[in-house]
Amino acid sequence: MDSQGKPVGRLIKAPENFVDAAGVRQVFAEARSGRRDFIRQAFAAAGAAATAPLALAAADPVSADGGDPHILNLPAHSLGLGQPVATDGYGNPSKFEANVQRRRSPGLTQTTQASVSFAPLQSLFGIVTPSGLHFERHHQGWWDVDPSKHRLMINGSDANLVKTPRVFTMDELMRLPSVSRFHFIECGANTGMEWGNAAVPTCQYTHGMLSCSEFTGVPLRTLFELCGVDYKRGRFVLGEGADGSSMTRTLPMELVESGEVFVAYGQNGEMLRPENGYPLRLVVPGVQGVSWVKYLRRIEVGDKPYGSKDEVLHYADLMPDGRHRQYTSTQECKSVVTTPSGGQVLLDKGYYNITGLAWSGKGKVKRVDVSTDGGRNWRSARLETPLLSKCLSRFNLDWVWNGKPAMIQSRAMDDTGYVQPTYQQLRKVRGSRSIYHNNAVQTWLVQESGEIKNVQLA
Ligand SMILES: Nc1nc2c(c(=O)[nH]1)N[C@H]1C(S)=C(S)[C@@H](COP(=O)(O)O)O[C@H]1N2
Ligand SMILES: [Mo]
Repeated sequence: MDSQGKPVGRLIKAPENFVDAAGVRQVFAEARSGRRDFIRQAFAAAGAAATAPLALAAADPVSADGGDPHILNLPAHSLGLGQPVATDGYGNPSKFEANVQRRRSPGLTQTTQASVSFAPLQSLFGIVTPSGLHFERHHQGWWDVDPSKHRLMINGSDANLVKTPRVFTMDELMRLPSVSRFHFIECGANTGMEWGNAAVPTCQYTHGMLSCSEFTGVPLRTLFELCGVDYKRGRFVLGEGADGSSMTRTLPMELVESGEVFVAYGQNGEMLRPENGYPLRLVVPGVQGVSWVKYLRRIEVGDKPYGSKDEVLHYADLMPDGRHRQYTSTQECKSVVTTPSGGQVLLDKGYYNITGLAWSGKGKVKRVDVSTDGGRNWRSARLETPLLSKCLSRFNLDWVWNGKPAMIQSRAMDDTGYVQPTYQQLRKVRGSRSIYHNNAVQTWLVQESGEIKNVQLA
């Protein structure tokens, strides 16, 4: 439910005669082959007016006298002139999608500047997050920085580490050879409210500090070559943001040498959004969000880790023995079922497509298993293409709900062979009082009423 108590995502309704996956496949095959009467009969048999899925009901022209929905009465939008093309301006989603929004978690932060908004994962398809729905995490509010005044400086912590320190304008950066790559970004604190117990209702709040975009920019290695970086001594890199949060993070030089780290100005085919660091941010594939410094204004090459406030005070893992672990930057393999998920309602038993996202900061997702009985039995889901490294992957699995309580889980494995842990396994190593880097298997309880709840298994 959202803050107004409306269900989030889509209500799902299947006709009663959708009793098994084979039957559903037959219906779909008939529909594809053009035998529409078959599908019409299928719905009629199930009492179509009451039970047809929302999408079909909306497309069906209901006659003016409220009678048989299958009598063809053309709606206004099939008869008249539509809206004109835009002469200028930027396109918007349908007004019927107004409930698909990023949302703040009430009471989570004391201010709205040092805060976070969560992406509505339950309403998204495929792997790309629309830029206007990308999660936001600011430590000191966002800015719309003038790109003509923005600069990126590259220097060394001593005079010998960078031969020719330089200051780049945006125009200079955008003339250089660019790369475009799809990567996920996940805040290290994603799922952080769930360490002790199931705390929040929907996958927007459990997993929504996660987004995925096609980013465009210049490999940091290219800039370092232009500046003459001493790779022998300069084994660490500091990224610094231009906002008031003094956001600075250390990166190991190996990440830069691999060619994976880049300074990005593009996101999903256009310039970055202001909330996401316009006009320049660091992209550090596989590494937690905090290292993706926004409003990037300076990069320093150094010979040791910097131990900045966001590395020693925050983003450190509290271990069960009371000590803290630093620099655990790579986001380990994780997955979540996004539909059906907490806050959604199954209106009837029958066929559902279980769908979700899987990702790993170490490489590609190799396999996702899905359970509907709380982890006793598992089936392998279909992984959709593209299957890219350090990127979200989409999985799907057929499921027929028998109307009884069900516990839906997904468990991902990456191409290093690492398997996403259960809460029991994770807590054995990490305890239950941490904030960051919770990648445990998520459980959604489908109740007999069809309502779905966030639960954890003891
Ligand atoms: N300059 C600056 N960079 C920043 C932050 C910030 O507050 N200021 N927040 C960091 C954190 S903690 C995260 S999770 C990501 C969030 O990126 P997004 O807002 O584009 O989702 O940006 C990182 N980079
Ligand atoms: Mo973060």
